[in-house]
Amino acid sequence: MARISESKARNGASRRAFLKAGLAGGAMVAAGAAVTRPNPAQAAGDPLITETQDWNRYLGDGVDASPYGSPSQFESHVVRRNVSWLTADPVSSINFTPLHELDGIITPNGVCFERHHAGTAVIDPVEHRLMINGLVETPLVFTMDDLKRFPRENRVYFLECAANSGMEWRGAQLNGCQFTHGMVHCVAYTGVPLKLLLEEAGLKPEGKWLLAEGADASAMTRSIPIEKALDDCMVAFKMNGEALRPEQGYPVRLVVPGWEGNMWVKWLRRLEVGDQPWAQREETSKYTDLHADGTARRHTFVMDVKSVITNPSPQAPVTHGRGQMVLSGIAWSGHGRIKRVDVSLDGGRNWHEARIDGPSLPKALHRFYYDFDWDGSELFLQSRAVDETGQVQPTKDELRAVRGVNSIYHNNGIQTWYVKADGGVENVEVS
Ligand SMILES: Nc1nc2c(c(=O)[nH]1)N[C@H]1C(S)=C(S)[C@@H](COP(=O)(O)O)O[C@H]1N2
Ligand SMILES: [Mo]
Repeated sequence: MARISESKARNGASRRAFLKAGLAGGAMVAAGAAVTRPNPAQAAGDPLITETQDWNRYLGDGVDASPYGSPSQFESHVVRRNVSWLTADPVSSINFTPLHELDGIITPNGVCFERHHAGTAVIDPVEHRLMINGLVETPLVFTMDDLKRFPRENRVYFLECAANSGMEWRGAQLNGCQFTHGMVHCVAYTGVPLKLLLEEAGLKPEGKWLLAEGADASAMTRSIPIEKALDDCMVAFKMNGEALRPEQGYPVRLVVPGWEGNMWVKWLRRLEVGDQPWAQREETSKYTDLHADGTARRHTFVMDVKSVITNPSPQAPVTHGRGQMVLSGIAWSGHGRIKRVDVSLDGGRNWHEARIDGPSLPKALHRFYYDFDWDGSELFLQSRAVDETGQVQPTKDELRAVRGVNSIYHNNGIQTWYVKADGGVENVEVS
C-alpha cells in the first residue's frame, strides 16, 4: 500500500472514540434462553400477496438477453470500492472486496479485490509466453497451450494482501469491513502444480530460490524459496471455473498458498531459478515491517491467523431490531485450516464458540456464524480465530506491543465493531 501518510493514520486514530472496556450493561445472553423469533409479516391484506404483480403478469426477458450473465439489478450496490485518499493514481492502486455482502467461502470473480502497481495488462493468450531460466538443466518457454497439457489440479485458496488492515495499526479508522479487511479473496483455482514445470526444466542442486516476474508494466518481481515453489504453488489459468479475469492476471498467475498476496505474481511471464533471494523493491522497501528500533522484519511471507465479523458491521447495520440475529464472519490462516472461532459480544470479556459452516480447507476462507438473541443493548463485537497449528489471533494491543506502530503490513489483530442500540455499527477499539 504505497501512499498512506503517517499523519492520515494518526488523524484517523483520533477521529474515533477509544472506548474503555467498562461497558455498562453489556449484552445479556442467557444460556439456553428461548430465542425471540422474527415477527412474521402481517399477512392479512398485504397487496404483495393479494394483488397480481407485474413480474407475474408479463413475460420476462428471453434467453438471449444476457449471454454472459450479471447479478440482479437490485444487487448493484455489491461492488468493489476504493478509498480515494489511499493512493494517488488508479493504475497503482487498490480496491476492496465487499465482504459484508457475501456469504459462504468463495468470492465471486467480479468482486475480487484488485491490487495493481501499473494497471491491468491486456494480454492475448496466443501471444503470452512463460519462461523458466537460471539454474536449470534446460531453459524452457511455454505457450498457454503447452501449459494446458500438463496434469492440472483444482484447489481453493485465500489471497490476502500483506497491507490488509494496514490502516488500522494506530487505531480504528476505516468504517466498514470492506475497507478494513477487504484486501482478501478466496477462489477455486485450476492450474498446473509449479513443481511439474520446474521438474520439466530440471532444477540444478544449487537452485534454492525462484524469481517470479510479471509481464505488466510494473514487471512485479518477487523471490520465493524453492521449498515453497515445490510444495503447493500453482501456475493458474482459471478461477472459479472460468478464465482468470484480466484484473487477476489473465492469462496466467502464480498461486502461492497462504503467503502474502504480493508474491502471487499476475500476468506471470518468467521464473528464474537462483541460489539466493534477489532483494527486489517489493521485498526490501515494501512488504517489510519496520520496528520501533529501526530494524525491519523481512521475508514475512506467511499470512497469520485472522478473522473478522462481516455482519453486522458498519456497512451492514442491524435493521431488524431486537430478537434473533445471525452474526457471521470469515476466518483464515496461511498455516492451514481454521480449528475454532470464538465471538465476543462485550469487547472480549466473555467468549462464545462460533459455528463454522461449509468446507474447511487449508489456506482457504472459513465461514462462521453465531446465532443469538439480541436484547437491544449495545454490543462490542469481536471474533478470534485459532488455526490448526494452535496459533491464536492476537489483540491489536498484543500486536503493537511486539511490532510497534510503524508497520503497515501483516496486521492480523482482533477487530471490534460497536453496535449501538439503534442498530448502527462503528469501527472502534476497546482497551
Ligand atoms: N504482475 C503483477 N502481479 C501482482 C501485482 C502487480 O501489481 N503486478 N500486485 C500484487 C499484489 S501487491 C497483490 S496483493 C496481489 C493482488 O491480487 P488480485 O489483484 O488478484 O487481488 O497481486 C500481486 N501480484
Ligand atoms: Mo499487496
